[in-house]
Amino acid sequence: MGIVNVTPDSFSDGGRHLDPDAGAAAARRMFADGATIVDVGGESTRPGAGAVSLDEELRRVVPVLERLAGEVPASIDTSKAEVARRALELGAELVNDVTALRGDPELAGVVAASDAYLCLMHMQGEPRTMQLEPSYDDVAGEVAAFLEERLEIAVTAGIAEERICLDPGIGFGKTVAHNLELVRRLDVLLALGRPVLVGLSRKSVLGRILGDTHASTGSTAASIGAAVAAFERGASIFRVHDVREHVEALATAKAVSA
Ligand code: HH2
Repeated sequence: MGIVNVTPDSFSDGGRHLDPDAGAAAARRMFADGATIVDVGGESTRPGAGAVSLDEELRRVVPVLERLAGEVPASIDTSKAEVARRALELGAELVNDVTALRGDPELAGVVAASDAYLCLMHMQGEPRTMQLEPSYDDVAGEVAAFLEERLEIAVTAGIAEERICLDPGIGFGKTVAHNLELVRRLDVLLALGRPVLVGLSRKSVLGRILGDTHASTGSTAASIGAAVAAFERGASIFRVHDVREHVEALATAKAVSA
């Protein structure tokens, strides 16, 4: 899954794809580089980010989705039902909701009424404050229990279970140690029986592992190392900025493990 953030403030590519032609070109490049789907988002969820209005989010993502329609498989990174509805009309195939259906009570109905895929992600707290004091007794167990509950809620709302993937939410209300433990113990999430998506790409945890205690991003090389580690523990969808590099690394890791 390639990432196209149509935002001025995303932590690693903010401002680069604000122009719809630039956003669509980036998505086409990612698809050509081997992405199966490209995730288009109009609201940054980086630590400390503020909310974006519905009009502004639509203004950012709709022109990009219009340009990709029928050409590049798209996913919409939103927690707003109206944004998802417009994106699905424009051919998006997956709704990526970092609030796991807690952000907008209408979103589950919109997904259920379509045959879209859905990603449910774990987050402790909300983006503005989530990194202030993340705390767990058993991070893998608690994240799995949360995702199991959200999965049940989604299925009860009429979304087919086979269309749902789960995501531990790397960096969303987690310390470096929590993030590492979630990747190390991915089996606990896989036990829920759904594909696991991970978003480690360029995240600050990677810079911090390498010794920069104030890092706000991580390198491409570190991202790939983390993605391969997650692949070896069973992750099957990788949300990444550097598509070609990840495709090459993961195809190689897959060939070794085949
Ligand atoms: N991470 C980000 C945004 N959306 N969705 C899922 N399912 N999983 C993730 O880990 C995830 C996500 C944050 O990364 P990015 O989009 O690069 O930055 P920003 O939120 O600042 O736009």
